[in-house]
Amino acid sequence: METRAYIGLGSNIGEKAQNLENARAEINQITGVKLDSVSSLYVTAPWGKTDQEDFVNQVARIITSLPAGELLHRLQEIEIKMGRQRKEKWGPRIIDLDILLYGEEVLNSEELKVPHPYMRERLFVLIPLQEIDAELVFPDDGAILEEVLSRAKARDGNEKIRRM
Ligand code: A4P
Ligand code: MG
Repeated sequence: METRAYIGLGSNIGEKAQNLENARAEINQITGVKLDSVSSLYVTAPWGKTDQEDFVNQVARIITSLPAGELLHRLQEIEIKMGRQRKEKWGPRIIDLDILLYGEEVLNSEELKVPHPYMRERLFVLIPLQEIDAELVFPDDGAILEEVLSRAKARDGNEKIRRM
């Protein structure tokens, strides 16, 4: 079965845009994964832990035959291959690959939560996501992306994110 899934890409160390390009190429080479659509790149102020460099963020839509757990493992292998070290929560990273949505599935294990638990609060996820799928509806509570995005903008304003 083919599932449509969304991946959030982020980098705030080194050649950030190049890191995302390398990660996209790696993602497209996973057996059972096809890159379907990608958003623009965005320069975004750090969220959560604010005393670190700006991020470059992007969202990609993929079509995959892999179950969600396997997809997560393949993405984690890419993070490791690209030299990511896990240190502090929300700290700086060469590459971070999060599964934002996986079809209509709602998963709540420690290892994998989808929809991604913070995505509704993150303009650096919502804005690129809207760029590639303006009509998106959240599978868990039926929330409409456009409304979630307006609430997030009302809270955070627009100044923390700009298109590259
Ligand atoms: N995990 C659970 N659900 C998922 C999911 N949907 N996708 C587990 C990916 N992983 C998921 O992640 C920790 C554990 O989460 C994994 O072992 C996995 O089994 P991690 O990537 O090792 O650690 P982390 O990234 O430091 O923590 P966390 O909570 O995943 O942070 P986020 O949510 O990735 O946030 N600011 C800007 N502007 N842009 C960013 O991209 N990113 C972060 C990191 C903070 N601030 C940012 C950005
Ligand atoms: Mg992560």
